[in-house]
Formats: sequence, structure tokens, C-alpha cells
Amino acid sequence: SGCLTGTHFVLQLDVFARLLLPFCLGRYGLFQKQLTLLEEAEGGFDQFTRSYESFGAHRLSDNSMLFREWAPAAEAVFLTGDFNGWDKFSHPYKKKQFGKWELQLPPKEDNSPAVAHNSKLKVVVHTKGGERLYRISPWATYVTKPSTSVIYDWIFWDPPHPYVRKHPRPRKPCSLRIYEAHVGIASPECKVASYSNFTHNVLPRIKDLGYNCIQLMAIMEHAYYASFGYQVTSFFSASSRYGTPEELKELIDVAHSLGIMVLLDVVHSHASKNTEDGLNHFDGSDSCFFHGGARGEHPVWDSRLFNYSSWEVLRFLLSNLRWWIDEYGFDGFRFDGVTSMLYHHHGVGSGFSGNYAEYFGLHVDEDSLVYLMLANHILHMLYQDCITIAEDVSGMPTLCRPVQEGGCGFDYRLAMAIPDKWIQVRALKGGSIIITHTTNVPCALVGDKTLAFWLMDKDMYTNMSALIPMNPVIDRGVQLHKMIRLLTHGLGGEGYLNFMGNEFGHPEWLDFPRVGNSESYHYARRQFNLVDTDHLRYWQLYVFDRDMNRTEAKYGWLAAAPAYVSTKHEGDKVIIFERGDVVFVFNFHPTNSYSSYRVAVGTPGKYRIKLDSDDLEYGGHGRLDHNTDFFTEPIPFNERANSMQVDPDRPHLYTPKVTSVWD
Ligand SMILES: *[C@@H]1O[C@H](CO)[C@@H](O)[C@H](O)[C@H]1NC(C)=O
Ligand SMILES: *[C@@H]1O[C@H](CO)[C@@H](O)[C@H](O)[C@H]1NC(C)=O
Ligand SMILES: *[C@@H]1O[C@H](CO)[C@@H](O)[C@H](O)[C@H]1NC(C)=O
Ligand SMILES: CC(=O)N[C@H]1CO[C@H](CO)[C@@H](O)[C@@H]1O
Repeated sequence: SGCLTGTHFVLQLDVFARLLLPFCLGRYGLFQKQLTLLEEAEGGFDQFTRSYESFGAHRLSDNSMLFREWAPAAEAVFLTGDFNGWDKFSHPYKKKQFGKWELQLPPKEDNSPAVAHNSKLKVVVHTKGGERLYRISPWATYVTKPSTSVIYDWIFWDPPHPYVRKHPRPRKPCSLRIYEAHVGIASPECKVASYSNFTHNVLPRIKDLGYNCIQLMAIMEHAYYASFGYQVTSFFSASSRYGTPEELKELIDVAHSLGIMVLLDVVHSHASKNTEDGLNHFDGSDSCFFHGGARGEHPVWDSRLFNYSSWEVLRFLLSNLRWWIDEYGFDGFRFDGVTSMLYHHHGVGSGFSGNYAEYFGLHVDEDSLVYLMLANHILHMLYQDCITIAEDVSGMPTLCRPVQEGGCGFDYRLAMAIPDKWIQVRALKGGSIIITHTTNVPCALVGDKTLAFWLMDKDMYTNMSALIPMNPVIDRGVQLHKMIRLLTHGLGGEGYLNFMGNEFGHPEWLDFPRVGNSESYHYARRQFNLVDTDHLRYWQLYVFDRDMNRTEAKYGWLAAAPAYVSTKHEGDKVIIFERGDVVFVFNFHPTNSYSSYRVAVGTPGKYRIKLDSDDLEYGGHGRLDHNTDFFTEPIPFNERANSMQVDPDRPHLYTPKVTSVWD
């Protein structure tokens, strides 16, 4: 699980506004300039950002066909495919202005289109150096990998009965509870699972768990499965590994019918280096879509970096965003790799300490910053309920401020390792809780143990049965797993993100089939069968996750102001905070129990236990009486006007456990 933070992180920085203002004004000026250019371009930015309607391959209403590409360094461009018996020279594109190429084909004699649905195509690029290159259109909407080849095919996708959306998009919720999912690993079987399986087998679980948003990873086609979707080769193609485009559209539509929004994990920070089935060297040059030279290569990811100052790159990427929303029905994006985009050093080898010089200066890449501002501006203007999340580890201030203030305009930031964010949690350092492992950030997750496995390790193989008494490792692990999730949920930010499987304490780790593990799918799956086996404790962890979300849905702490932490006692390992009308009480101590523990409370009144990780149903010990009324007393404590004694009538505040009490 991870957490999302929106504006409140930045609010604290308003004192520094005078410091930041000149930079923000500068950034806003650059943004305004680009926006004005876009508005004056080719029919305004609405049309510009729908360029997927004219680039690539299209059947027009009269069944004639239009093909368009941008290949500024090409000498000549041809279209070849099933339709012309793979003739390399019979169908040349016409050279247009600004490096564009166009080809029009009239309908056939029987008025059917020249290129049929599901037939294969390729762009043939002749370079000035005399090379002949076979390419997939960067705008291809469907690409498949034949079993006989390692290179993808470009398929012209134009189904006679396209999927028609039946359900309206859900409105943006106040509290965002995100289920992060990867379709391919979403089954217990040792193979790639499908969109349809996800629709029928996983969506009902997500609904039951009380999540109101799904973040789908690894959708944009990536030739290398083990890249976890982060080495994108075809930006407009939904991965064909899991099924057809129509099946993904159905998945999203069904999610909408359940009141669940769907976000795409969008990778605009870099691109795969592949040439024959990727974007790299599309026209034979180093600089088409990407920066030429060293600036165009990521120092660590072995991938290409976009030239965001290029007009055609803006067209491509902005149109890409609209494509996923308009064509597929996605409701927003998590932008991957924002840290890498924001800085010329790509965050490599530089820790971020929170010093302002780190965020404002020459090492900030203003081209990509302006790109992100444009993307957020356009998305929020065109789609009222669109949600954008930045994956940023640097803590760049203003990321979630409106574009008009010189900010980047994101709704949320995925808070991963911002030390400042976890000040409250530092009270626990050196204790037995491993807080950094709560962030199930995909990159860190691959090859890394799941949270449950960190806590319980090999004991999970033998001692997860609910029919035998818990051994000490399982007992501590099961209790901590719930407490860490609730702590993240309550304290983390303005949203909550859970990686698929963590809700039931998925064991082991993730690893994709690759040469190094003999192409094994053993760890590239989610063992939903574990939670479906009712005598195992996974079910107990699952039910806690469900009830945690449902409780949040009722009391809305994610949408409330940041938590007020009244107690963070290093020795006792107790942390107590209030958020909204809810008081959270955690005792992380491995052995200590406390009697009549005094809890500071802002709002006076009567409190009752509403969610208790020690509940028997959740694999707890059932030591708390939920029928007790806790009354506050006007006794000031820890800078709050009121306080109450938790568990006053009982000898102990048992451990380990967590209690949430509220009015
Ligand atoms: C998809 O789901 C069905 C059951 O609904 C199952 O039989 C099949 O094996 C699943 N396939 C994959 C790849 O998950
Ligand atoms: C990026 O694109 C701009 C605009 O087309 C161009 O002037 C510039 O040279 C490109 N930068 C690199 C490093 O290729
Ligand atoms: C549970 O784990 C203990 C070690 O802590 C082991 O001795 C025992 O055999 C396990 N129980 C079962 C039922 O396997
Ligand atoms: C998306 C979802 O399932 N939300 C549910 C969460 O739990 C509350 C309380 O049980 C329900 O009212 C929501 O519909």
C-alpha cells in the first residue's frame, strides 16, 4: 500500500511563496506561450490533441483510407502489408510539409476498404543513407506478437462491431481508494491472464473490497513482459497479451457500472529502445521523437527520452492521453517517472533533502515541466472528473498546485519515500515496524518481498491455517500487517493505494518470466486461491481490508484535513492521531500492554470502537469490548483540550492491536 498526497503537503510551503514565486511565474510564462501556440495551431488544441484521428491508419466514412506519419529524416516512405501482397514499393506516401507523409487509398471496386480489419501492415522507411527500414506506425492501435517471431506485427484494428460503452463514468469521489492492478498476473495460474478474466474474476473482488478506483499497469504495449510495462513500444496499443482492445473497453465499462473509476499508469517519461517494434529510430534518425545525442538516453533505464519541446512530440503525447480517455473510457492517469522528467539528472544519484535549490534551478528540465503543465491543463479542462497522479519521489513543491499558479496541476502525488511525510512515523524508528515497506511501488516491488512476506516469511508456508493456534511469527505478522495498512490509510495522505494481493497478505514476491528465471511464471501471478480457502488466515486479512475501506467510505477521513498526531511515544511504541471525527490508537509494542492509556482528543463527546484489528474475525484476539462508551473529560492532554482513558475498566490495553474509535 502507498499513499497519495494532494495539496496539503504544498500548503505548508506557502510561507516560501515569495521564494518560489519568480520561478512559478517563469514556468507559467513558458506554459502560456506553448498553450497559445497550441490554440492557434491546426484548428485549436482540441483538434491538435485528437491527432490520433488522422495519424496512423484510418478508414474514413466513404471507406477510403488515410495513412499519415511524421518521419522528418526519411527519404521516402511506403506502406506494405497483406493488402498489397507485401509489395515494398507499390504504395508510396506523399511528402508533405514539416516532415509529414500522407497516403490515401480509394475504396475497392466493391466499395470495401483497401485494408481489411485484422490485416497486417508495415511502414517502409527509406533513409537518406540508403537503408530500408521496416517499422510499426507509432500510432498503431493494435500490435500482436506472432508465436513464430520476436518482432511484433502491426494489425489494422477496425472491428465490424466495436464495443459500445453502456455505462456513464463515475463521478470523482471525495476519498480515493485505489486498487493497483496488473491484468497479466491477476490469476493464480502460471500464464498471462486476460482482460476478460479480470472483468469476471477480479472486478467483483475489488468492488467487494470497497475500492472506488483501479490503477491499471502495463497496458500500453511493451514488447518485454518483464519490464512490468515500463518499456513501452506502442503507445496507442493496449497490450494484446491480455486480449483485444474491445475486451479492455468492456473491462473499463464494467468497472464503471460498479461505480469504480479506472486510471491508466501512463508512461510518458521514456520509451523502449526497440527500433523494429518501438519508436526508436522510426525515421532512421536519432532525434525523431527523442532528443538527439546523450540527452536522449536515460542513464540507468536503458531507454530513450522524449524531446518535449518538439511540436510533433507534444502532438503525439497529448493525443495519446486523449486517446486512452476517449477511445477506452479511462478516467485519468498516474504519470510514471515524473522525477526523471523533472530534472536533467533524472533523479539519478541525487537524494532530495527538501532544500529549495534542488527544485528550482538550471537542473530542472523546463521542457518536460511545461509538458506536464499542458497535459494537466488540457485534461482538467476537457474532462471535469479526470484524476491525475504524479509518481514523484523528489518532493518537488508546486507539483499539485494549479497550473495557473505556476504549479504542475496534478491532483495527487504518489508519496513514496518523502522523509518529511513520515515525520510522524519516525517515532517508531528502531521499533519492530518496517514502515518503508508499506509502499508497494511497482519498481521496488519486482524481486522484492511482499509486505506480508517481510513480516512472516517462510512461516507463511506452514502456519497460515486458521485451524491451528498462531505461532509467534504469524501472530505478530498478521497483527502488524493490518496495523500498517490502517496507519497508511489513516495517516498517509488524501488517497490510499493498495497493490493487488496486498489486501490479503500475498506471500512471496513478484518476478516476471525472463531468461534469468527460465521464463517461469511462478511468481508472476496472484494467488487468489489463498483468499478463497476459508480456513486460511488470508481471508482474515482480506476482510480487514474490506472493512477498513467501508469504514473510510462511511467516515471519510481521507477527504478530511491532515491528521493531528497527539502521541508518538518512542518508548511505548504508541501512536495516536485524529483525523476528521476519527481517533486512531495504535500500540506497536511487541510485548507491552498499557492500562488506562490517556488519549488526547480535540472534539469532546462519546466515542465508540468502530474498527478493531484485534477482532476475532480479522485474526485478532478479540480482547476489546465494542460496547464500551468512552467519554472524554475536559482534561487537557498533549496540547488537546480534552482527553479520555482508553480501556479504563480493564487492566490492560492489550498488544499488539489497533483501535479506532470515534464519535
Ligand atoms: C480465466 O477464468 C476462467 C474461469 O472463469 C478459468 O477457467 C481460466 O483458466 C482463466 N484463465 C486465465 C488465463 O486466467
Ligand atoms: C528538440 O526539438 C527541438 C524542436 O524541434 C529542436 O530544436 C531541438 O534541437 C531538439 N533537441 C534535441 C537535443 O534533439
Ligand atoms: C508451524 O511452525 C512451527 C515453527 O514455528 C513448526 O514447528 C510447525 O510444524 C508449524 N506448524 C505446522 C502445522 O506445520
Ligand atoms: C466502491 C464501493 O464498494 N464502495 C462501498 C464501500 O463501503 C461502503 C460501506 O459499506 C459502501 O456504501 C460503498 O458502496
